[in-house]
Amino acid sequence: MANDKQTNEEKQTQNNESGKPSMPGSKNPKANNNIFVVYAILLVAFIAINFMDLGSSGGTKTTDLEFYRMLKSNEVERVVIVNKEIVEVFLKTNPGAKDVSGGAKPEYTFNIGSVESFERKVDEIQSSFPDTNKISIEHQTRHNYVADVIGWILPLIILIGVWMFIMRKMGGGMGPGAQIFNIGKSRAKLFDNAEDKVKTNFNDVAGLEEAKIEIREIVDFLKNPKKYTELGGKIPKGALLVGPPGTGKTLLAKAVAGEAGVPFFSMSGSDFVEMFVGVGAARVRDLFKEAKAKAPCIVFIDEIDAIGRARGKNPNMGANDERENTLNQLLTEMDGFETDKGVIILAATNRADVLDKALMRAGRFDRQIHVELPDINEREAIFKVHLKPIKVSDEVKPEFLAKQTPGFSGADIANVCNEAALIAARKDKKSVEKQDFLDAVDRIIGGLEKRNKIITREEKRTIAFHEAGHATLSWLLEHAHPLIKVTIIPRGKALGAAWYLPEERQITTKEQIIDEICATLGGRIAEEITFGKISTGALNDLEKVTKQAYAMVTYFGMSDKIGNISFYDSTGQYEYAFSKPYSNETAILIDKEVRVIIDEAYNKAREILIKHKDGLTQLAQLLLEKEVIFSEDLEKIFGKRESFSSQEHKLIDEPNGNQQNL
Ligand code: NHX
Ligand code: ZN
Repeated sequence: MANDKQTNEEKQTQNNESGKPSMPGSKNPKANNNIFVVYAILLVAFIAINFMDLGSSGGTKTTDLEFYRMLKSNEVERVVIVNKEIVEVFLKTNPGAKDVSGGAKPEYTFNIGSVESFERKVDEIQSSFPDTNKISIEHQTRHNYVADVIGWILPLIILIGVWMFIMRKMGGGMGPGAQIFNIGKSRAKLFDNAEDKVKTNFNDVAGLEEAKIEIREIVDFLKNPKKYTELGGKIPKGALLVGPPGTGKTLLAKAVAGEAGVPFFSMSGSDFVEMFVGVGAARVRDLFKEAKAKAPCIVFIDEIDAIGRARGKNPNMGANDERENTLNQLLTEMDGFETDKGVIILAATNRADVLDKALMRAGRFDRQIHVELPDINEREAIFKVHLKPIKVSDEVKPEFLAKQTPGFSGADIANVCNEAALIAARKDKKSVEKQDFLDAVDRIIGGLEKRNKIITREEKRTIAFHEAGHATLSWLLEHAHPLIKVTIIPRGKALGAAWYLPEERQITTKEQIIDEICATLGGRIAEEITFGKISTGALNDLEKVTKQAYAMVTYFGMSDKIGNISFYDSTGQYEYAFSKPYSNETAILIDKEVRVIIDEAYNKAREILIKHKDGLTQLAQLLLEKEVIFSEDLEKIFGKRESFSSQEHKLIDEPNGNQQNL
């Protein structure tokens, strides 16, 4: 049960990150209202048509020829020409008939083109008749006032209906009134009443132990503010949750509200921004007004970087004015309210570096809580949470899954579990097995398998040797990441891939980077030394290598010529895109050094591959045959890998996850 919720919360996180929250409960009445409008219009139209029909006063429809026949045989008593177009015929035989309104009812009616030609024709026919037998022709103009009025009102009603419809569309589900009047209202979603109340608590948050400790304090502030204020301390106004996407920032904020049992306003930074000037600031004001009314409460602003980006970085771009106004309003509001009111602002971002420094000043978001990607133990805990609702077979161990998913976030893990269940269901399995989870991981990292992609035999050979090159090198190089498997089944955008299990390390040595570069170049080299020609397939590899080499030189001070200098800017304050922080001479030197690094790595890797060309060929052959090969197959060809057990070591040495990096 608690799990179901966890999953939902996760989804909520994703929703909030991408979409706008909408008011709960306001959707349905709005939909009903719309239908009502449509019905009203239809009804009016129906009535109008009926009324217009009443304008003609009955009588069987006939034709002018028929009338002339009747006229000739002297059956007609009199005719009435209505509105110069309809002729009503009254016969001598049945003079007493009455219509609904009590007037005389004609036996026949018919339409005429012009009154003159009609009268001429009648005269012509009657020219031989005695005068007493001649019929009388009466002219009448009948106004159908109802039809006239409706003719005016109907378009008006339709116009109003269309206008209301458009307004509602613009409103995006913002209650019954036209959106235009609500534009300055905050779009925060409020979790307050019984069914909306936040039920998430800290037990639903797996991992994130450090963050939880820090955030527990905030719960305490909300629960008993007196304890803190009595000693003269001030309660913090806000805390910033910083961390990569999917790590559970929203979840954590909700858990705070759930634990403290206070109302929870949730909105996304992008909700403040609208195409109209001044709306953002108005929404901030409204949000704070609402929050103060509900105090004690928590206001959660997701993706605050949408409004909180540092101001005035690009003075030549004037388009940010509206955003800056919004930010200024937020800063003012945060300064303005007293902390003992018990409103605490939580904000989430994955880019703390781009935020305006004024936001982080004491008295605003004076606390930063870092929510990091889970380590192996935290992943295990997260897996345990997400595995609860899934029927798994006994062989599935959270510990194993945690080991297979380095770099995954909480949201990714939720995704793995869900995907694994779907894969197992597709295969009509009774329970989700280990292989389903591994397939799910592959799918999430690499994308969908595309077995039907048309690849010629020649291309297949190139791909096999390319991947065998990667595999061979990463097997033989001491510091390269341990290989899990190699495949030449197209997946996602790649035609083939070598899969590694990246070690979870906090720091990387120069040797490790160089060995990684060598292994990445291995694909291109294998193509070169086996076929004597190279292909475009190495695009991704070269891109990666180039970036790594530039990082070595310009960030990590790993080149002799440049020395211990870093042009990395962790403050994010400097726009290096237009002006580089180094001279042209240095630029030339950097480019040279990058070339040297890549060339050296290329030559080193090339030598190794030439030396082990037999193994490489064997491996490629095996790949063409089996399409997927695992580390066992590599072991058979190249022998045991010395440093392969480093990952194992780490796990045995630090079973309780104490990060003791020596
Ligand atoms: C392509 N992709 O887009 C194909 C599908 C040896 C082929 N043409 O390094 O998949 O070739 O170790 C325009 C021109 C990507 C766009 C050329 C986009 C080349 C992955 C590179 C496997 N595994 N490479 C790898 C791979 C490719 C690429 C391009 C492009 C391999 C290699 C992409
Ligand atoms: Zn490659």
